[in-house]
Amino acid sequence: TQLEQALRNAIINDAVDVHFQPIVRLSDGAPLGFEALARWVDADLGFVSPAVFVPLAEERGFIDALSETLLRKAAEAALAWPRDLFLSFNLSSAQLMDPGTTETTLAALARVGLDPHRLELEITETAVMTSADTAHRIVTDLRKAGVRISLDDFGTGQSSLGRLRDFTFDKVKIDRAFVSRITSDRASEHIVKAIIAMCQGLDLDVVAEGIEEKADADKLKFLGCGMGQGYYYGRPADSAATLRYLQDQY
Ligand code: G
Ligand code: G
Ligand code: MN
Ligand code: NA
Repeated sequence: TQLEQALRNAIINDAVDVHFQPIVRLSDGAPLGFEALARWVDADLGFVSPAVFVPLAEERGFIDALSETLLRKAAEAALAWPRDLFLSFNLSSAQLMDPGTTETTLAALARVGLDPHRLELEITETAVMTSADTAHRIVTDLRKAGVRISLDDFGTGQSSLGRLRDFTFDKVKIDRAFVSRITSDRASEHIVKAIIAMCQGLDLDVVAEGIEEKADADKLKFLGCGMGQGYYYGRPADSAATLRYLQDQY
């Protein structure tokens, strides 16, 4: 298809970009790291969402090439940040079914010179379920190398609690479907409260995604949530704007 060909060309020509969104400490709003988010604007097709082109690359078998480019760009940008800030990078479900992912990920970091301890990989419950044994191996091996693992979009997949028991994660990201409604919907508030308490018990870090309003941030702080992410704290921005944002912080 035209879209597939355009995407293949964009990868070859290094035209797929990465933006960064801050993940902050809720107590004072200080940035702790950034999530890398793929961005692509094609000359003919215009803006294409990663929600479209990542699944396309998975389906057509070139997610490795795409992800390798994105991780390299993201890691290069992270080298310019203060050393205590982490880079959070999304792994797609196809990558969690591919035993080669551990090697390609660590090789990309080594090439750029980013310490694996600065990398977090976001994976989803659904991805972990579809190929549990391979995913388990990848997660175990990457954690041994110092990479941390976040469970993304928590609460929206299936069998979430079982995953937390069987897998070793470092962090849970509460899906914005719950976060966006915590001040208006009692059920969402109770669910978020329970996830935070559970994470404390399991010694997991917890991030609330999709914080858009001060009232959301205040409620999450009150509930004891450690970290947050969302438009209220910062929209995804390119690497130059991210450096300017960091300069304004210190
Ligand atoms: O930032 P945005 O809302 O447009 O992202 C849409 C979806 O694309 C999200 O689910 C996000 O996790 C995913 N996504 C964004 N960047 C990447 C990436 O670099 N790799 C993978 N696998 N998914 C990404
Ligand atoms: O699936 P994942 O959680 O990786 O997707 C993250 C997506 O959420 C990104 O596409 C990002 O652009 C989007 N996002 C980040 N912060 C907010 C927010 O505060 N509100 C909304 N609606 N979307 C957000
Ligand atoms: Mn994510
Ligand atoms: Na998410």
